[in-house]
Amino acid sequence: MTVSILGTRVLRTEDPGFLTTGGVYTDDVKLPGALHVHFVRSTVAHARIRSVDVTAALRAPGVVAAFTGADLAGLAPVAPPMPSMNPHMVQPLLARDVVRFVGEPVAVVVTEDRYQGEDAAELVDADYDPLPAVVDMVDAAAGSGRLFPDAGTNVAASFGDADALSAGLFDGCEVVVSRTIVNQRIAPAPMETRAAAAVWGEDGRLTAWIPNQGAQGTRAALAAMLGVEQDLVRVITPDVGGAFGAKFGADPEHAVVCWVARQLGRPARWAETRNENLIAMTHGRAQRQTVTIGGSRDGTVQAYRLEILQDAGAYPKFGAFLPMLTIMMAPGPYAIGRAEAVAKSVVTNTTPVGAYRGAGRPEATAAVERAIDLFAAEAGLDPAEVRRKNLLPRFTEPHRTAFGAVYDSGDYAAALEKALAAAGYQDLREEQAKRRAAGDVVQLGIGLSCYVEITGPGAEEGGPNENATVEVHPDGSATILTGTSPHGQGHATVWATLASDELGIPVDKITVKWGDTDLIPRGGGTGGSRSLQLGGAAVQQASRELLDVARQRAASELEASAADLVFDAGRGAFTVAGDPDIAVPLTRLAARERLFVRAVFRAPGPTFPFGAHVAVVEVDTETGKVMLRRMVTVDDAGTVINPLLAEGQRHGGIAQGAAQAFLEEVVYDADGNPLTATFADYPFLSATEVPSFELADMATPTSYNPLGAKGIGEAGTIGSTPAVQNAVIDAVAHLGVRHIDMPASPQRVWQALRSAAAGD
Ligand code: MCN
Repeated sequence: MTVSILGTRVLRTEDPGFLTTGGVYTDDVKLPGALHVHFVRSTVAHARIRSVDVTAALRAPGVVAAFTGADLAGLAPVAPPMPSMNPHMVQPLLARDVVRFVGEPVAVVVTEDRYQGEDAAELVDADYDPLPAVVDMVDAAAGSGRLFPDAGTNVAASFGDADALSAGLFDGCEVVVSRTIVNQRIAPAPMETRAAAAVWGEDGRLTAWIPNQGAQGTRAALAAMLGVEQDLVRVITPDVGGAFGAKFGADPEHAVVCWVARQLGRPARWAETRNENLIAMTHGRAQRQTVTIGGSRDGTVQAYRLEILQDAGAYPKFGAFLPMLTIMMAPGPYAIGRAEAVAKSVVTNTTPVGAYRGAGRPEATAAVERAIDLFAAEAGLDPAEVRRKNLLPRFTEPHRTAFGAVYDSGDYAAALEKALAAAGYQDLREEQAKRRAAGDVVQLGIGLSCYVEITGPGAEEGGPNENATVEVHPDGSATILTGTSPHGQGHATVWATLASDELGIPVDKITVKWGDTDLIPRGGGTGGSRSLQLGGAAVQQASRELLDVARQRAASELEASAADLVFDAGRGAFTVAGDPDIAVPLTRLAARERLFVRAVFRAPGPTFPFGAHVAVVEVDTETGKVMLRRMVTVDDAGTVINPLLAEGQRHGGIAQGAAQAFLEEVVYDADGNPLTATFADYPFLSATEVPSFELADMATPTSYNPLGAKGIGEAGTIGSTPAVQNAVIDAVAHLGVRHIDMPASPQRVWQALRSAAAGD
């Protein structure tokens, strides 16, 4: 018998390569003779295109061709992310009559060398007739200006009936607070920007290397835009330098690069600059939320309402539909008697909004956690006490919420208590009281958040699912093919661990492959923190099924009954019970006939990880500067398979979430010009702004997969943001401040203090 390595800190097998020779990213893929595609992007937020003249650019050195929207007229626009989307709001691959955001591609120049494209693009003469830009989502909702006159509205999608909100929702509440809060727009900013490399074979098939989160979804999107059958497209995923939700599917630029390669009969490639990435890759969040919360003076919350306005950007993408998840998770971990949530997504002349780590759930948590604190402040109660009073009690059987979510298992109060104890909550409050009494310039703030989120959601028939193939080779090695697509999460390590645990093959002899649609035609990719609970479970299932197959073969070789065989993982062989000398190793079976199994794991539903975060900040009341001093978190993702990787995911997520609370924001001026188009202007978080995080353990297994695992990939971004925001406000609450919108920049904090002092 061998000891299981599940739950141990197996080191990442990915790292030696990354740290020595480095990864092979799309831009590193060698493609001899490839042309370089350079996009000419709109410099205005909203305008009618009078003309796009590429004549001068065509004469520039190294230019092979240049194309405008008219040249691509035969291609399909970007497919709507949901069938319910207003059909008039589609994006052409290159803008044709109208541009709708700064950064929208209007033309391409194709050159022999990359630098020549930069120069030639300057010579493309785009003549615009400006239209009024609708930059603010409130203006868009009010109907001022129309991005798509044919649509007759700026509303891309709505969820729930805003006219049917119940008038008496807050009847009988002793305390009612209402406030509009902003969940600001932020940029995913992956280290590796978007890229593509494409070549068409003599057989008429396209091979496209694209950094993505799921090659199969990318293939489907590309094929649709190019108007070809999916069979004619092979997508290969090289190493991916971060994605954070923004590299799902394919963007218009990817399709244009493939189209150029076909048109010119030569390979083509593209890699965007940081500036392009900040203005043209989808952004995240961008909700304006009105929360209303009511309850009794003792701290019992009786009613909650969330009204969401979602900025979809210029063309509705996945972000336009994320309010569905925000609504589903609206009440969070609380038992609130009456709750309502509605949402409307509107188009504006800004960069389209897509998924960003947490995608819809951080917005729900931010809203309810701010609401709970507003309620506690109004009732004059300790925010920890109010949370204690209202959390759903522990449950082990699925719990259905008023919003249709079925929480699989949870113990929210235990998570809160654990986090409070780890943080030393009472001591912190005492320290805070001392500083307040002394009138210190630097005040202490303690912020809490409790969350429950959804991971592994899926609309697939029969429930969320994923496939994996495991093959054992005669030389004792094994190969795993997975439908997931890691880009920093460490699937190669964990999937190998899972197979190794079943088959006894050492982790370093197992190769994990993903992201090649010819090799793995089906797969859901990596998003919604679905991978371990679906893809990992599929690897375990395939390994077990492979042993079943092998057992049958070993039985017939030994002319024994399969039931009498035991698998000795340490030896990688079947033995006859009671006679360990007779052994049939897997390698021998694999040498006789290929030994592999493809399995599909199907879950009864998504899982609902949960946790509690405590943030401790110091706020300089003279300058408004916020310093994050401590982050103490409990993130319960069920059974943890590799604590090292799970902690890494928590660290990254917490940092990103905290950054939203006090640092990051995409900003436009009134004309729709992006003001945060470089890293000099977009205050990207670095290690110097955050402390070492304090992670407490808690694991409440789910029964939805044999691993007992829920997702951990996004938890950090969900719990940390409201904890940090609440902490900043808590630091200055005694000075009369009730709310500060994110990011809590020095200027905002200082303004809030001034307004409070002035009694505004
Ligand atoms: N894990 C574990 N035990 C658990 C849960 C997870 O050991 N109970 C491990 C898994 O084996 C895996 C990792 O933790 O190695 C994350 O697993 P999971 O929670 O299943 O999430 P996914 O692999 O599906 O990752 C997706 C998630 C999302 S949606 C975004 S966005 C995101 C993220 O992960 N983007 C990332 N983490 C990122 N990390 C990096 N470095 N870069 C990104 O772009």
